[in-house]
Amino acid sequence: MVNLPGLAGAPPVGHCLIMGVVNVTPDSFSDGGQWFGATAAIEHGLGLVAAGADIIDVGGESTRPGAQRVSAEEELRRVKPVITELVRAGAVVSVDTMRATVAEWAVEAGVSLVNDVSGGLADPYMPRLVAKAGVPYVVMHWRGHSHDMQRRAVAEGIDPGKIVLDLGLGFSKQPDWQGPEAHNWELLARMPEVARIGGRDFPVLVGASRKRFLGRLLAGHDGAPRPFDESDAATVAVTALAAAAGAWCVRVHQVPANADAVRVAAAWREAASRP
Ligand code: PMM
Repeated sequence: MVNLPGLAGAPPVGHCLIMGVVNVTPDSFSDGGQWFGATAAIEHGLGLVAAGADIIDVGGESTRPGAQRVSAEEELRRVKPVITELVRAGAVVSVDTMRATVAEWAVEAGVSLVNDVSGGLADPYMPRLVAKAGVPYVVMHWRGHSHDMQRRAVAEGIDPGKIVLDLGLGFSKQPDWQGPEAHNWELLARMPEVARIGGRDFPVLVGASRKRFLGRLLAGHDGAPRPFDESDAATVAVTALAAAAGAWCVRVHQVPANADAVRVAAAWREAASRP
């Protein structure tokens, strides 16, 4: 298993990691159906690695609003050949799942990280499984309980040095008085505060790529949101700002421009740190 930089045991990096997304689903929000077949998904994953992704995130269940859950068997059927092949090819792979059974299979197959958008809330066995496996664990802010998620994960035996916090952008974040999607922007703008829990600064994963709040920001004069595949430039802008603010990793659908943005931010941070 790979020791991911920036997590416990490795020196912090001024270089934000890139996680490339492979959704092996027919119905994901931004790329549903595109990589549903195993062959297409594997090819896509290898292409993301070649383009400079540090981690490939493989998921077999859509989390789009209103999506129906699939069975664990179906989720495993989708991700098994893709994870097996990407690990065999030497890629650093994470599994995007809310199920301990899926995570358990994936860890045995060699994934380096478990990405749980429910932050351990969907499956009570997940934190224990991750603790036993000893892999890094992304706990995403699902619905307002990030402090609790972190505390619960540690209570179940997970090494705090292996926890990555995710802002949960776009996941049931409500508009507030400042306008639509304000929660998402506030979370981004206050990332260092969100990441500091119990006196400890956790690494932060930012998943803004192609999310609807970007499309809404970029709405035309008629108020129609920009389609998700036309918000890649806005995603790159978020990547640059998030990396400059110290994000540990960005989860994106398109790698090359985001990799460039990360390099720009690294140069910016380096220059800013000079006396
Ligand atoms: N977003 C989606 C799926 N998985 N995982 C993490 N850690 N953070 C996210 O923001 C996140 C995620 C949904 O987006 P997609 O359908 O475009 O993959």
